[in-house]
Amino acid sequence: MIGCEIEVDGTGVHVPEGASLLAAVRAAGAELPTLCSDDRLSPAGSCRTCLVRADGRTVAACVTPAASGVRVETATDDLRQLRRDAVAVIASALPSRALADDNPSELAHLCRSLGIGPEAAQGAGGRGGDDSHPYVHLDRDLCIACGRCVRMCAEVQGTFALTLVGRGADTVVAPGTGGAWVESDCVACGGCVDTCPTGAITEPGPARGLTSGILPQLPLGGAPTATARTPTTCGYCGVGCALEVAARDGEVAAVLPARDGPVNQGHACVKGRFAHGYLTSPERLTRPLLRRAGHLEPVGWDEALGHIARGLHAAVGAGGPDSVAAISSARATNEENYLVQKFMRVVIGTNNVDNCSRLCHSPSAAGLTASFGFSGGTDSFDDVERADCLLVVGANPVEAHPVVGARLLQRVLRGAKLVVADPRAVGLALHADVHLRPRPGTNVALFHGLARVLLAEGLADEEFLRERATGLPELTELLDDYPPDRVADITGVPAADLVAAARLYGRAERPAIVYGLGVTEHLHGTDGVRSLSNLAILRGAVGTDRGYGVNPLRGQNNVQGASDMGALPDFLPGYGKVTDTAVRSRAEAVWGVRVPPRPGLRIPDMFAAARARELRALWVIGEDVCATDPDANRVAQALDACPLVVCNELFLSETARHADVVLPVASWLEKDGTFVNFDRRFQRVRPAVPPPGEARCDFDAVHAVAAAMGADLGCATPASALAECGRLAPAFAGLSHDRLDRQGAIPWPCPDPDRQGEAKLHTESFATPDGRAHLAAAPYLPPGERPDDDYPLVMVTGRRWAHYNSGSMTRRGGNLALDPVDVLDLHPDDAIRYHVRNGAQVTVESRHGRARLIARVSEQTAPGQVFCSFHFPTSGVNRLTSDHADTVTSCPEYKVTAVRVATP
Ligand SMILES: Nc1nc2c(c(=O)[nH]1)N[C@H]1C(S)=C(S)[C@@H](COP(=O)(O)OP(=O)(O)OC[C@H]3O[C@@H](n4cnc5c(=O)[nH]c(N)nc54)[C@H](O)[C@@H]3O)O[C@H]1N2
Ligand SMILES: Nc1nc2c(c(=O)[nH]1)N[C@H]1C(S)=C(S)[C@@H](COP(=O)(O)OP(=O)(O)OC[C@H]3O[C@@H](n4cnc5c(=O)[nH]c(N)nc54)[C@H](O)[C@@H]3O)O[C@H]1N2
Ligand SMILES: [Mo]
Repeated sequence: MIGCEIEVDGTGVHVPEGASLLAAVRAAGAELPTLCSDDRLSPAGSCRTCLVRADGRTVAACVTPAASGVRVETATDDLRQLRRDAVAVIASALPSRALADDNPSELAHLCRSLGIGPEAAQGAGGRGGDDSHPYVHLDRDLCIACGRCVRMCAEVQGTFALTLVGRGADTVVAPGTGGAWVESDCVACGGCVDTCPTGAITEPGPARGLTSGILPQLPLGGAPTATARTPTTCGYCGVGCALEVAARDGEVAAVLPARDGPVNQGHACVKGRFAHGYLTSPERLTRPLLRRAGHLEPVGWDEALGHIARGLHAAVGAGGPDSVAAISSARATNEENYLVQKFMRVVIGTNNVDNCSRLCHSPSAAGLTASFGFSGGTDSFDDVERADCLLVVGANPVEAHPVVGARLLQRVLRGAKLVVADPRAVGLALHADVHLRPRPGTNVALFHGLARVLLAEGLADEEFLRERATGLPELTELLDDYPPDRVADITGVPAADLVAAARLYGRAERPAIVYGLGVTEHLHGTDGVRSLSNLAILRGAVGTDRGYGVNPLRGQNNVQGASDMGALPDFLPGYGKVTDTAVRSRAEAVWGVRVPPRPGLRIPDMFAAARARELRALWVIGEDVCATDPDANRVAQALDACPLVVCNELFLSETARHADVVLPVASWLEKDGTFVNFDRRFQRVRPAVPPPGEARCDFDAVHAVAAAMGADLGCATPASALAECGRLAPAFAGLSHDRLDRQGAIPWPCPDPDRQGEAKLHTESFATPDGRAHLAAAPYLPPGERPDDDYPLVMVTGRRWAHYNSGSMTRRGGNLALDPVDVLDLHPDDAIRYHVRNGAQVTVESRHGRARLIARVSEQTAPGQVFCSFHFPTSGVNRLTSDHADTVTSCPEYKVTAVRVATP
């Protein structure tokens, strides 16, 4: 047996190789005081409170490795006294409030258990604090220099923002940059707050004192006035962090990461953990709004519903079912999305339903289905821990998926090779072995360049290609056109870098591809996904244990799920095509109505139809299309041309301002259901607080609209909606709320209630009709927009860490203090050329519109390129972007717009 046998107080225990004596003591069922130790971190051995005797020597158990045959003593009086003295010495330097009777800190608990009272704390205090940051406050008087926060920041988050300064008893934690915390590199993941044992670092406000150490002791979903806890899943990005929400008096007091979260493992980010201030914003919608004489006025639900029902009946009467469309929400639950598409198909009788996957990873759905047969990432994220080379393409996980970004970075710090392909010097690029900086829109050429090197240097897996793939001859022929020099001309990536990157990926034992919108949001986004997939197929690094396949970092909390549930114009729940008679019959048997056989409109086609006066009613559920869809001026025209626009919203978004009826709805912290995260795991979402005023969840709102139209959608509860979905979609047949409550996260496909879901796909055969992976031979074609004399710069748009998409939630709370405006990054050379000063207000113009932004001069972007976010609708970034879109899926070309910059 691997590991070691040791003896603790006369009892034999077995611990794994490399375990510490502390682990051995715990395995024997004994406890020791610890202050500098946290299971998530490397041991420090600095607090000396876990002293034991090992073969006669007194040692700190946390830093002493267990070795076979060692005899450990913990329970003698002198050892107890030594440990108590160590704790008492630490406590004595602190002011008495550190041990006050109501202090909930780990140290105060420990002292109480050892009989060390507040009088033992005799420190003078007066070292001051730092309350510059909205979410992280430092009280230097309580710091015991245990270094847990510093290790958390380095070993879990990977930001290295904190350090210990001073000497001896005066040592305290401080931001490494010196100066105020808010000015430091801190990205407010909350890890330091979470691990601090004394309350020196806390979250201010009602969260003070609530740490993940004490949270599990709170009652589950208890009485509304007491502090209760609710386990749920984060509603921001697609990582799907498991969270524990503490609520008091119907309001969220704190959100903490769950240690057993399959992806987050006790970690979180600035949004999931802290950005819940929007819940109680005075701007939250609490009553339905109805447009009267040009103004939106509060009305009761009955009146709003009556108006919607009459409007929908009138639209169907005048233009038929296909004159009605709905945009369903990737922020909403699976059950809500299921209900929206069922409403459209069953009550209205149209397939005109889509979701923001259209704007995001629809090319992934199309591309991965064509290459491998399933519309999802190919592996469980856990497998990344075994990868020895990461190829991160067109993704900025450090900002957009921080918990994944942190895990990727830790993998690299522990020795995995890293190739980053991104035009910008994104966070991970600073740690890359090779950073490829292609011109925006040239991915397909770049991937072909890499593929050609793999083949030319004999790095392809010939057996895999023979047994499990098709399309090699066509691809090989195409690749003749992509020698490194030509690829260098197209992409701007030096040939030597291309070769170096291909060798790293090609020679790795277990390479991994992780990618983002830099691949999909292009005129040829689907070709990009397919040519990127080629690399994994050539290496045999997908569907085998030799790699972590091809994995998109899906965007919204439930964008995978919204599509899985059939909120798509061409697919029913579970990706059966609406054009397939057998698929329709299956749905018809469950729903008892005929399902329309013709695919419906995609989002951009809905707007075009509205402008052409063919669309008579549009229901927009949780997407701020006027702020986040491209060519926003024309989106607003479309809404204004449509006779009935209904909007389900938390706030009066740009889109809601154009609506005829606005329904106030609940957000993720206020509702019941499930989300599917980026690695296809279903996870439960549970209400931690009630929605404000008359707001209802989208689930109830859709039921209410159906009822107002005289229809009954069945599935009265979210649980029964998921159950019904499983009857239509075999891939989800084994899932249920009950099972998820019992087991936690379950990946799909999960056809059987008695078997686990498949975290890793394609291990026996691919899900394509012939069971093989399909290499694609699509030639490189240029992007839709190119710079010229009038618009000389290429604008790339994307994300910043503190804000989320339209910013509707993150702008209403402390995150605004961390990042107050949309900023335009431009290279110093361009700043000189266009006379732009750092911090100046600039006007950006494209062929489609104009925006106003604050300039930031930065080498993060390459010369000739600018980058900005779209988190502040008032800055108007999406008035600039064009209606060019992926030729296969209509995903907008958000990543390439030709612009010019002027100072006012
Ligand atoms: N903080 C925060 N997190 C978020 C979001 C948010 O708004 N804020 N939104 C969520 C959503 S909906 C999504 S979809 C995800 C998106 O997550 P990501 O895909 O990581 O986000 P982006 O910043 O849009 O784009 C990623 C990168 O693509 C690069 N890129 C642009 N063009 C090209 C190209 O031609 N080739 C290559 N190789 N790279 C290119 C850009 O420089 C950028 O760094 O994030 C999710 N998480
Ligand atoms: N220029 C540029 N534009 C982009 C992108 C880009 O990279 N560049 N990325 C695109 C991408 S990938 C995406 S996914 C889109 C995202 O665009 P959107 O989906 O429009 O953005 P969000 O801000 O996530 O959410 C939209 C609205 O949903 C509301 N909301 C939140 N939760 C709920 C809920 O449970 N129910 C309801 N009914 N409403 C809710 C919020 O208040 C918000 O107003 O943006 C796209 N736009
Ligand atoms: Mo997205």
